[in-house]
Amino acid sequence: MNESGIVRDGKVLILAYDHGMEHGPSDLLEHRPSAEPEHVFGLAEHDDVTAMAVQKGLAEAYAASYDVPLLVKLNGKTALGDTAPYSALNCSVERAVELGAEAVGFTLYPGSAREGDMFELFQYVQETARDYDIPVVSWVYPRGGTVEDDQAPDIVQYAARLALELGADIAKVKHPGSVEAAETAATLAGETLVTLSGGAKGGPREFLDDVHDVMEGGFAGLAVGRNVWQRDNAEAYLDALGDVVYGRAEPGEALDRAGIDG
Ligand code: FBP
Repeated sequence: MNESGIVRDGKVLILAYDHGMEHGPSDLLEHRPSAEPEHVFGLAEHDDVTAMAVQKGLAEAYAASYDVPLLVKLNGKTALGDTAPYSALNCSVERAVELGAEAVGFTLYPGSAREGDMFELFQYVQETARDYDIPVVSWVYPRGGTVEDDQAPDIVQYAARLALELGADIAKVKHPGSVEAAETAATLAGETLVTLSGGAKGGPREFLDDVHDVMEGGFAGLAVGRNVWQRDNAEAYLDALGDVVYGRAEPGEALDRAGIDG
């Protein structure tokens, strides 16, 4: 896809902050400052961040006060029930554009008994985003049905390919486990850029190594939440992540430059 607000030099570094809906308060209270939207919007002003992903309510209340390319997440679900995972639309593409969105995001749960309903909603999202000429980022998280391990290489590769076939510009997928598996996922995704979904906070070096691996495999970057804003040194950690994503340094050197102990 062409360069846009959220793709810089072919790379993507999205700060995700939709966890209050998706996971509930526990993620935010794990590191108290991150319960305050001002804190996380401030982090998103980091030079290497290419977009901040939030739900409509946060976009309405805060985005205008920050110099942050906005990615409005159009659907979501809570963590309170998971029998047939379904992410309901709560914002239109039109409203997201009014709010200043430079991209829209949409979660798909392939494998869910309700995957077809989400595919139908995605049709509206993808085609309307085309009308407005803004990119669509799809969180593609297989779950439900026959999916036993959502990080199995073939499942992640299926997710990456599905994003291409449904017309997403950027796919956000789980780590497939190795450089080789990432390479296959990136190949299967064709013109769709593939990004890594962060996951629960890991060790600073461990997570940078994961990011480095998928970049080696041809991913375009990542969309990360907890691995940034649950850290005390989030700003410095973004420096290190930026170094790895934009290829300025290997993980060890990136941590040294950021003054972070691995
Ligand atoms: P993290 O980097 O914190 O994992 O955030 C990525 C993300 O996709 C969020 O945008 C979303 O809220 C959450 O993970 C969904 O996680 P899951 O549905 O896998 O629990």
